[in-house]
Parts: sequence; structure tokens; C-alpha cells
Amino acid sequence: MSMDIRKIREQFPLFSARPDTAYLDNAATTQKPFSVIEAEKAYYEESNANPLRGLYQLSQKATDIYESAREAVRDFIHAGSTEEIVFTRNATESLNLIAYSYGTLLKEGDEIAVSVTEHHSNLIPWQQLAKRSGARLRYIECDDAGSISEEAFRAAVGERTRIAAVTQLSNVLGSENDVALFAKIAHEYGAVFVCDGAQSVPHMPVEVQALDVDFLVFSGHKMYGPMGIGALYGKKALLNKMPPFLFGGEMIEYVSREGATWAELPHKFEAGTVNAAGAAGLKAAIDFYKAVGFEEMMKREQALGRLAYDMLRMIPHLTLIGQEEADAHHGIFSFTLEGVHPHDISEILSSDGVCIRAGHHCAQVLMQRLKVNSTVRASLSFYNTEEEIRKLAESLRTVRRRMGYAE
Ligand code: 7TS
Repeated sequence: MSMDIRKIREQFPLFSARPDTAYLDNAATTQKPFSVIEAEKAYYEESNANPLRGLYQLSQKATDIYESAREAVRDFIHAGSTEEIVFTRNATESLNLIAYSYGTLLKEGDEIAVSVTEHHSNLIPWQQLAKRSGARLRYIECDDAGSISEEAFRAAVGERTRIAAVTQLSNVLGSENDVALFAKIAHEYGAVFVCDGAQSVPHMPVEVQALDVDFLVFSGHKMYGPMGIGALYGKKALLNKMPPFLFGGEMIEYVSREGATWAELPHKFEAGTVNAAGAAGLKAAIDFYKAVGFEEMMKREQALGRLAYDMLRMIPHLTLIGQEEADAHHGIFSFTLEGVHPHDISEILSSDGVCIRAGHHCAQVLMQRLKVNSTVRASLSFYNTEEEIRKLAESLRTVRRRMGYAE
């Protein structure tokens, strides 16, 4: 591991404030570097006005900051045009936008295909759309390791499929799906493919044009950016034929007593005052990736992932869920410990200063498929250390004894 991790960690104020905390819940949200926090602060201190509205210089500066963040996002995911980048609050809002807006094009008899591994944010909007439109929801099955095969995908899509929605990386198991292949198959049937990039965009280069996905959603807060800003990528031709999701200021072109016409893309989908400070923070987060180097970050996450995998597998009574290969986990490890409820594990680990998540991870359908009620999940970022992983393993080794088991 060539990176000077001490210097990296110095850039994160939370690590200095809590030197004894091992933060291993990065799939839930990541910590923020100074540059991101400063960018939000600087926006309010030096450039704040309502963007896109005023004709005075300060408002134009705010607009420039906001739109340059859009360009940074476009570049980060290799979209063709900034018209295809809509700012939202988070991946959840992006998915709801698609379901509500593109969803108006669905009718009874149509089908929506969604995998059993999805986070609730990429499941419930489709369940609700099925209820509203009369479309049928079909499930794409996974195997015992949470992987979705081409056959499984093909089994759930067909002539009636209008939308197929699958995550690129599972937030529970870290397993990766071949979304380029799935998009291609969806297109064979004239369906659109929605890619949930909430976990992938922060940890691997995601190029929307190369993948040929129709929509991609993600959140800023899982990629070192602020909470409250996320994005929706959509192909221009699709966004153009979709009706607005929310109505009000900023998203109109002309309003009369009788009705209104809509603003051009992407503003048609950004009703009301936008989160310009959040966008500034997200741009700073993207700059942070460039400064550190995405390749380097990935290499380090892989090395840490292998270490975590090896250590977890050596812990007695621990069952690691998912694939039998360290790299296939992409730094996300779900497991159970025989005889101990994940919530108890989490509490014990917390008392040792280790932050992990316990529960169903907003993926109850996957839990049902895997026949577990809940799991413990440790999720890594490049900024984690070998010591933190050792601390996790050492603490885990004591859990059963502390719960009263002989060993
Ligand atoms: N999709 C996936 C794959 C996710 O992992 C999450 C959040 C979302 C969508 C929703 O993101 P949000 O920013 O809109 O909330 N996942 C998690 C998690 O695993 N633990 O906490 C949040």
C-alpha cells in the first residue's frame, strides 16, 4: 500500500476528533474531507444567492458554482451532456423521480423487473408504480451468494418489460452485477435499464455511455461528498419525453392562468431552490478523487478487502455471506456469528470503538431470499487502516465469550 495513509486521514477532521473510532460503515455514508466541508462553507460565506434566478453578479456566481458541479458530475460518470445530469437529494429521490415520471408511460399489462437483492430504495418505488399503473412486478432471482446470472435476468424480462432495475453493487454483499449485459438484454425487448449506482459510483469508475444504461442514480454522501445532494443521469431522449416530477419555481418556461410549459433539461426536473452548497461540496468530492487518484483508492480498497476477508474467515463461529472470493465483495462483508444477534454484536463492537452496521440493511427481500433475519456488515473505504480491520477482528473474537459462551 503505497499511499501515505496518515496524510490522507489528516484530511478528515472526524478522524482527528475521534482517533479511537474505527469507522467501518462506509456503505451507509462516508466521512468528509476538509475540502468538501470548506467548499460548502465557502459557498455560503462568499457566493450565496439564489442560483439560476438573479441577474446580478452574485447570483450568477452561485449559478456558475452550481453548474460547474453539474459538469464535474457529467465528467465523473462520462455522460455525453450536462443536460443529462439532474441534481436530486440522493439516490432514493432519483429513483422516485424515474418511477413517478417515466412511470406515467406505463399501463396495465406492462412489466417491471427488479432484482431480489435491491436496496428498498430501488424496490419500493417500483412496487408502488406497479400498484398505481397496474403493471406487474417481476423479480429477478439471485443465487445463494447473491449473484444474478444472465439466465436469471432473462427469466424475468420479456416482451412486456418496460423497466428493468438492478444495482451495480449490492449494499449487503458487495457482489457486482454485469449491468452492461443486463442493459443490452433489456434493450432487446425495448425496455429501459435503471442502474442503481449508490454503491458502485463511489468505488469504481462508472461510465454510463460504455455501460449503455438508460438511467443511473447515486448519492453524494457515499462518495465523500455532503448529505442532501445526489444525481440522476438519464439519456436525453428519455428525459425529454418524461413529464416533470415536481412542479413549481425554476422548472417552468412560461406560465399562464391555464397552464405552463416546462424549462429545458435538466431544469425541468429541478423544481424550487436548489442545493447549491451541496453541489459545491460534491464537486469538491470529485476533485478529491482526482487529487488522490481513483486507481490508487481502488487498489487500496482491494488490499484492505483481502485482509478483512482473510481475518473474518478465521474467526470461529462466523459465517461470511456471499461469494467465496475476497475481491468479489468489493469491501462489503456481511456475516453472522452463531448464537449472537447482530444487534448485540454491534453494541459490543461499539463499546470497543468499532462502527459497523447490523440489521437488514434496507434489503429485506434479500434477507428473506438468503434465509437470515439480519446480518452484521462491515464496509470499507480506502481511508481505513489495517489496524482498524485488526481491531474489528479482535473485537469480534471476544463477542461470544462476552455473551456467555464458553468459547
Ligand atoms: N441503493 C443502494 C444500493 C444503497 O446502498 C443505498 C443506501 C441507496 C440506494 C439509497 O441511498 P440514499 O443515499 O438515497 O439513502 N444504502 C445504505 C446502506 O447500505 N446503509 O445505509 C444506507
